[in-house]
Amino acid sequence: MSDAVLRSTQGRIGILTINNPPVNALAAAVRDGIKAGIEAFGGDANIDAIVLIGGGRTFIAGADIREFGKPPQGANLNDVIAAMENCPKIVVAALHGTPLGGGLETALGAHYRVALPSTRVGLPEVHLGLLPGAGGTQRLPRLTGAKYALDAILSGRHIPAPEAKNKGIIDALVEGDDLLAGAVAHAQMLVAQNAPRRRVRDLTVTLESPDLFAETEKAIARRARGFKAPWNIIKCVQAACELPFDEGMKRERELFVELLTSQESAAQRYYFFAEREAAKVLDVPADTPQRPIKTAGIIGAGTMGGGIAMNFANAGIPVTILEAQQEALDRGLKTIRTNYENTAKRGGMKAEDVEKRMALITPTLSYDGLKDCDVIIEAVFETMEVKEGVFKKLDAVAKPGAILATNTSGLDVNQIASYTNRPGDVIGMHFFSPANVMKLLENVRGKATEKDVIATVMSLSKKIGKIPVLVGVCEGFVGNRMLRMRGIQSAYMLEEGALPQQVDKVLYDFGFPMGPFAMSDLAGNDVGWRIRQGKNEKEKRNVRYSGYVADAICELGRFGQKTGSGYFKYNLPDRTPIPDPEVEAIIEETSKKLGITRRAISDQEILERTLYPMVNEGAKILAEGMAQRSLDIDVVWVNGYGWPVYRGGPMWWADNVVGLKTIHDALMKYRDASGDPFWEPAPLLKKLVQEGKKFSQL
Ligand code: 3H9
Repeated sequence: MSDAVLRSTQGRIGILTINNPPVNALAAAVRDGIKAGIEAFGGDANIDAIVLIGGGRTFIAGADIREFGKPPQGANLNDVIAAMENCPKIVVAALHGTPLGGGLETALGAHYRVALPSTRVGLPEVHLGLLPGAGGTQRLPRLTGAKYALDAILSGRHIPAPEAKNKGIIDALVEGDDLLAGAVAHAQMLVAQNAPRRRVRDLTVTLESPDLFAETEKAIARRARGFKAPWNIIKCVQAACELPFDEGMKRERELFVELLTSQESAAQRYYFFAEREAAKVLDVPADTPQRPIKTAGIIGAGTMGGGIAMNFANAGIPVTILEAQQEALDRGLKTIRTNYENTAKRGGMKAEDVEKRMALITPTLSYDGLKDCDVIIEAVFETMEVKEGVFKKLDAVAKPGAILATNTSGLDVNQIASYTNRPGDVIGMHFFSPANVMKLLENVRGKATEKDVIATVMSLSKKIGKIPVLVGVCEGFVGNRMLRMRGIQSAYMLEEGALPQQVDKVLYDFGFPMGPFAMSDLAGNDVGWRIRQGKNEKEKRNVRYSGYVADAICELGRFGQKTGSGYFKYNLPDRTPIPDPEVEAIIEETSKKLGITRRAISDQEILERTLYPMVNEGAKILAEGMAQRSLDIDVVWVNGYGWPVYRGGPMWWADNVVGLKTIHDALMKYRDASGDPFWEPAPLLKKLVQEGKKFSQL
């Protein structure tokens, strides 16, 4: 008997305790252990019923994702579940923590389910590019009806236990902390009542509307674009409604295997672990002592500062916001309140929570108001002079040990740190706009940043609901530095023969939520224009200037959505980009002025010229140590820039889909054709190609 599933008894109740920390994933030993335990207790004349429970923090949180793609070992999960379902003794699943995926599917094989009220159940396989492949698509609809089950499986959401009880997924909630005692008592009660062994497979499915499947396909068309799993999930639930149980199971198996072997699921499973790895810092051990963070301070109550403050209030951390003028402070707080009220109106939070969150936010006009804060983040105007003033003042008022963070998106964090007498306490926290919504947080490590500051900020990031990635000090950090490469080539292609709508369509079809020109219109074209004017880039750069079209557009006041026109025009409030003949004329005029004969540019060329330079820049970032691993770059791009998760991230895509040699050779081809040093393959890329290696093997 393995240790993965422990057997014990309480009177005539047999107890199987799963013991596979941290989340009791269904590894081969767990599957074997459950099956053997069920068979042993099932044939034991001294046992009347069996309780299956998870040891530690949770019931089974799903299949062991690391086993996918490897040769199968141990009992098949469907056989384990069938053994439970067909066991001659009543089987009760006792749930706590997060019984997810294969974990919930195992529980659905039990005859009854009890749970602590704090439990959250769900079938989140869709997030891994999969579907519940152990009967979840056949059993859940039998308990809840097809409509609810379809929504639960397509969203993959975590369902709170009280809701699961209302829907019949859970039979009873156990009050108090002692789940095992509650489950044993429940099993004893069922035995005493001579209750039937209730098999979910024997129930019939309620199909609420014959149009459910066609309507659902229509409703998810946009958000499920490029993904395979949602479409297979719909087919499975349809099979549950139309076929006998065993045939439905066969259909589920076929559709599951199709996904398991797909590139989309491989990418999404990679990404699941990448996101968790990104939170780990190679030279900062997990047990590094952290600085306590009980209060936060924000400097600047503008869009960024306000958004950052909301993250802290949402996490229950009191936050003080500093502004120079009362009027700006009032405006900032009003915006925060309006944001919360709108969320409450849409049902995203309880109305009474608006006041609770606002009560956590204290406005101040004086730096003295920040003197007790454990972490202070500045979100003021992006010039070094302004940052210098702020950090000198902070150095004077902040208590010893306070973490001083800058939200700069591009300035030198080392220089900012040098304005203080405590550069070890200074770090960058680059939030993305809107800061209360966007998940990505690039934490920027300066050369003096202390390890405990890094450890604290990485863990604080998670506490405030962000996905942190640690990056180094370089222009644009990881995300914007790579984005710039895409932007330069997109601009060149306009001059050479493409139109904004063509470039955007190629990248939209690739899976981005929008193309580079629609994105620029959304962010505001004037931002880059001002920076270019400030830098006098035309004279300074010895490479080809990329701002001609952008400058001409800005000179007409076409700053993007906010002015109703940019690279596209907009019938506001509708934000759909509409191709504009006026812009086409500007582009053609620019080509003429530059003496470029316009030519047809293929979609393949657009894809190569926008995405390959990003990968090349990623290689430079890795070689310079500005990102720890290629997976960190992928996490930045999926979370901050809408890279489609079913393509893993730019570095995974380069490694596993396109191949580094193909990228290298294409860069050389464009270099030779244009003579532009822009295309020179990064030394690291060259080296990996020579060695036949991937970024992930560094
Ligand atoms: C499935 O079930 C398919 C079936 O339908 C069909 C089969 C035929 N496997 O997230 P955390 C690791 S598909 C392996 O930091 P939290 C994780 O990598 C599966 N490892 O903790 C991390 O490792 P490390 C369906 C797993 O408290 C550690 O556990 N289930 C798995 O923030 C802690 O994780 C899911 O999709 C796994 N299944 O969140 C659930 N899960 O310490 C996926 C976790 O080395 N899991 N690990 O970095 C989750 O959503 C969250 O982990 C959970 C805990 C909510 C459970």
